[in-house]
Amino acid sequence: MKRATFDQKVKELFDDYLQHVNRKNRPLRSDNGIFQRYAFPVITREHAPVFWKYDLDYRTNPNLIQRLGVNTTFNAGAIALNGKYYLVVRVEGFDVKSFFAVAESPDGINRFRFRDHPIVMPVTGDPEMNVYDMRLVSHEDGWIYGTFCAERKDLSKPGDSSAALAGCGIARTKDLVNWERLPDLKTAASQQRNCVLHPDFVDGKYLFYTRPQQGFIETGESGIGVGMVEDMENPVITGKEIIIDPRMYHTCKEVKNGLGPAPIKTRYGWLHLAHGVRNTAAGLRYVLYMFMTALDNPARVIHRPGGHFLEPLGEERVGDVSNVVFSNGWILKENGEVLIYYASSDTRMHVAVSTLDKLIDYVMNNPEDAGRTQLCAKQRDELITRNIRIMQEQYPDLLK
Ligand code: M1P
Repeated sequence: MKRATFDQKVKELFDDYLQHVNRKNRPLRSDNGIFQRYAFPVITREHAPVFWKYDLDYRTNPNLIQRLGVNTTFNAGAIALNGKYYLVVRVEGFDVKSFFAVAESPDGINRFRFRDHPIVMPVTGDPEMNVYDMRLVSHEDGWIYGTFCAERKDLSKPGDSSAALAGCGIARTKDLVNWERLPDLKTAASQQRNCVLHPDFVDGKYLFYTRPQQGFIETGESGIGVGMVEDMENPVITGKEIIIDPRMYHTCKEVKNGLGPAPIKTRYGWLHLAHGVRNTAAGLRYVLYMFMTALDNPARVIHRPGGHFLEPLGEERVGDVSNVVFSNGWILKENGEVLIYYASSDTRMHVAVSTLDKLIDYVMNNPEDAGRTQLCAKQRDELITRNIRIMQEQYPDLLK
């Protein structure tokens, strides 16, 4: 390639990048009264800066070949800091290794831009093969903690190249720039994923939401668990974790579940967002669901609306791992709005906007799963009967 063509192509790459990051998003009409989806993803792999992928030196890359591809940008932790909105995104290279990178936006919906450099996360004495799905929590102790999955090869199965061990990595920061790595969480379970730190002390201790697993993929008789840690510099859950939200037959969490972001404190209880997984002929299907736990005991579930809260729709259904929505980040704004960040199909990040009031209403007033088909039909029939009476009295024209 001639030098002039090279320079022109470099300029085009930067122009395309700027077009992507500056594209204004627009809300879609809410069809459920709870949240508004947005027309475009908030982060895609096109948001990865050009200089993350190309060698821009004409002497070493005269054909302007992409040297280090970025495959996906998904499963981001979220936090607001000093008036800005931050996502700590799981960026996966073509090499199938994920790393974390901080993206900043002025309003939490538009113009997310990655910082120039990714986080080069410090390692423990046993460096992991992969890290992913960071949950960020601003803890009462003054630190911002990131808890994430740290995955290593399962050395007890040397002949099985996909045998892995998942654990909970922990790092803390004050500014999302400098990260101090702490030891990994120790629990009785051989594998852990989806571990989340509760934002407040409970009885003077750190409370972790966990998801003890039997295997890397198989959870066994598991669910969302809770365990206590005394010292974050020696994070050990002593004793068995208590399962507070088990997986359950014939629900959206039939195969497995896991907590999403750290819960939000409300007047009525702790608001939780989680993912539930069901097996289908088309493979696993991941949806989001919600529940609330008691203010005086975050391990006691007090409200559980039936069914899912948000499901993969339209283009969200297709990607690297299709039919998946996953959330590990949300932000409560001072005006009561809640920005719910979710990834679709392990590929890109979206936002859905709600308010704290709407989420509380949803969690406290949407009915629980009635339990079996006949009772579910009866539950719906009663709603229909009440509505027909209201329509006859107040909207007679709608019945014509
Ligand atoms: O591929 C879907 C998700 O699978 C795993 O989540 P879980 O352990 O809850 O099944 C994770 O690898 C997650 O990153 C991924 O989005």
